[in-house]
Amino acid sequence: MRDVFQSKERGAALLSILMIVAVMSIAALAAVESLGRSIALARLSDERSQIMWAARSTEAVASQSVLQVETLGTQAFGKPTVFPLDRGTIIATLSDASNCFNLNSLGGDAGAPAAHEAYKRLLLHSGILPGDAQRLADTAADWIDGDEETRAYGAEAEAYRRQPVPYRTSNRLMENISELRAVEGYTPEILRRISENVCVRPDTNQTALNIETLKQSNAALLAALFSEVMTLEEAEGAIRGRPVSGWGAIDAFLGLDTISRIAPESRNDAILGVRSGYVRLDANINVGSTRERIALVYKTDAPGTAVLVERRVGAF
Ligand SMILES: [Ca+2]
Repeated sequence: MRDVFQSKERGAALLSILMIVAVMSIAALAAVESLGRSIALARLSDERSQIMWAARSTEAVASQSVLQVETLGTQAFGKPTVFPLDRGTIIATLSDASNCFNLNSLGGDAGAPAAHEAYKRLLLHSGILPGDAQRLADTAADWIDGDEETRAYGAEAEAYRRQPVPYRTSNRLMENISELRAVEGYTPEILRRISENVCVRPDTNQTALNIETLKQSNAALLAALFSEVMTLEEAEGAIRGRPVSGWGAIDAFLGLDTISRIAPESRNDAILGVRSGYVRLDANINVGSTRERIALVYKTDAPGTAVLVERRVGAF
C-alpha cells in the first residue's frame, strides 16, 4: 500500500516538474521573441535615423549639384550618381523642371487673362472637352485668386460648403500640386491627363520652357504657351525636330517651317529658352532594408543661384 502512495507522490512530483519546465520554456521563448522584436525595432529605428540624416545631407549638397547644370547643360540630366553611405547608398538624379504650366500664374494681376487662356488651351490639347476646359480653368483660378467673386463657370467658398465634407477655397497661391485634387472638377482622370504638364511654383510667373529638354508628352504645353494657332501635331513635330546636339539657341527653333509660318503677333517667343529655370533632384536613399525617396526642386533662373522651392518626401 505504502509503495502505491510513494509511486503516486513521485508521479505527482514528476508532473509538477514537467509543468514547471514547460512554463519556463514558454517564458524563455516569449523573452527571446520579445528580445528579437526589440532588436528589430532598434535596427529599424537606427536605419530610419540614418535615412533622415542622409536626406539632410542630400539637401545640403544638392544645391551644389544643381549648379552644375549651368556648365554641363542637359548633359547633367538623367544620369544617376551614387553616393555611398555606411550601410547603404544615395542615388541622385537631376532633371529639368522648367517644362510645366505654373498653376499659380492663374493668380496673377487683373485675373491673369493670358495665363487663363493658355491654361484652357493646355486642357484642350490634353484631350479635355471645351466646356470642361472652361469650367476647370475657372475653378482653378477661383481657388487661387484672392477674391470671392465666382467666375462664369468657377467655384468659390459657397460651392465647397455644399460638399458632404464642407471646406473653403484657399484664395491664395497653391503650395503643393496635390491641392488640385480639392478643386471642383479635378477628377483622377483629369489629373492623369494633365499631371505631366502642370506644376506649382512659389510665384505667379511662368518660367520659359527649355526647348532643349521638351519631351513629346510636353507637346500640349508647348502649343498652349507658344501660340493660339499652333496645333498639337505641329508642336509634336517641332519637338521631334530637335537636333541630336540640341537647338543651341531659340533662333534655330524659330526657323522651323511650322514655327516661322506663324505670324509674329500670334507667337510668344519669350516663352522659349535654352536653359533651365527650375531643376529637380530625385534621390533614392537606401539604408539596410529601409528605403526613402525625396524630390527637391530648385529655382535656377538667376546665374549662380539655386533656391530650394519644393521638397517632397515619400511616395509621390
Ligand atoms: Ca478666389
